[in-house]
Amino acid sequence: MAELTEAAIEKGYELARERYAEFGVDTEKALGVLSAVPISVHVWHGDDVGGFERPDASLSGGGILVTGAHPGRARTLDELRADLHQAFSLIPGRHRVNLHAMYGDFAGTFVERDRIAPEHFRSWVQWAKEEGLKLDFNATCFSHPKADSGFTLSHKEGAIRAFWIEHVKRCREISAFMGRELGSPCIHDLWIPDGTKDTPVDRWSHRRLLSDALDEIYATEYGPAEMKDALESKLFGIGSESFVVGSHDFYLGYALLHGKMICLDTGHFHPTESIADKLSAILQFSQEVLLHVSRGVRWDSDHVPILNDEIRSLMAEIVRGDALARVHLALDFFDASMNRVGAWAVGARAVLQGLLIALLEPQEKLRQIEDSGDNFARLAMFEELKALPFGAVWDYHCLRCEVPTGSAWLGEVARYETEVTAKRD
Ligand code: RNT
Ligand code: ZN
Repeated sequence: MAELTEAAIEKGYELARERYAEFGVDTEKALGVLSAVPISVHVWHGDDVGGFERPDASLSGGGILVTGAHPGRARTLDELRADLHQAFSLIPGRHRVNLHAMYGDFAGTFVERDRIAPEHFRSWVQWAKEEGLKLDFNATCFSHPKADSGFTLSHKEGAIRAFWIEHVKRCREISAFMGRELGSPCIHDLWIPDGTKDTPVDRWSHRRLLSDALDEIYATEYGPAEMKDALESKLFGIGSESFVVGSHDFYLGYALLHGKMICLDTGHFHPTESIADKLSAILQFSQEVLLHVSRGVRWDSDHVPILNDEIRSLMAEIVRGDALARVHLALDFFDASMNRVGAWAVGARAVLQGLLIALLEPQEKLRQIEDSGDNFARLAMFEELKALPFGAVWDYHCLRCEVPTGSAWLGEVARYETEVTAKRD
């Protein structure tokens, strides 16, 4: 593969800068904004959503599924952290790590989900401090015997509900601990798998129970500097095709009524629905939104995101609405059919590239055209902009952020695979 020299990157950037300037776009300003946007990178892709509660832990139930047999899955906390470190070396910028409760540092003992505490996440906080990262968190309401029935927080049995309520309460406490320790609010996202494969008689009770459970969970208040709550809806899952208790309507209603944020997972909607379109609607009434960036492919909601139209329109909407401070970007995908570190980098880089393209959009010009009513010119301008050299700006950004430029990062993924992950059985 041909190497890009520093001089070639700088020359390419100079030309691109001039080209964008013709459209009234300041590339330096765009890069300044881009550099400050964090992406929350999910740990669960690194070990195929297994967690470290037991030595042989693996994903079960919950309507989500990891497929593929690529070697090199992280088997321990240290391996997972090393893999994340490697992935971050390929992603320009300073980012966040998104944890799940089942990734605690349980030091070889089994700790039940309703017993987890901040101490089990102290080593993650320590590691985050060393790496200059911030943390986000998720309750783990799947891969557990008490979730096997397909219901957790909306289970009709009080004892099972109480167990999960206690778990989520503890997860919020852990989130607040992380936020305080790291001086950055930790977002706690709650997703539960509750639902049924076939048509139920009684949707009503489950939704009532879930609403009551949430009230109990959120009765404890934390300051917004410590932690923030998000609720994640889903259209359907494997085994919950006919009924999902926590649907979009349910959580949107709950979130708006109780001042929580909604989490929009891009894989959790009808395929022709535009998540980009939802932002300017929801953000009229809600202060913040969490995005789980994923790529739905047919029935799977968790493929690795790529720089496609969906990502581009999503990022464009955020930038056009000046909503970067109100939309939290997180990744959510898992794919065991390919190199996992490389997949993390592909997903994160796609989001950042989409964002860069959005930041390089000549907003003023486009608005003028739209306001003039010239629909042809608007369409044609959108097409014109696709040919602008955003790649040269991206390469320069990578150079400045000291991550591999051009396609050199592919070689880094291969090297790490040979030296590290391929040696795992
Ligand atoms: C599942 C949700 C949820 C999970 C993680 C593991 O459909 O998207 O976000 O992917 O909690
Ligand atoms: Zn998600």
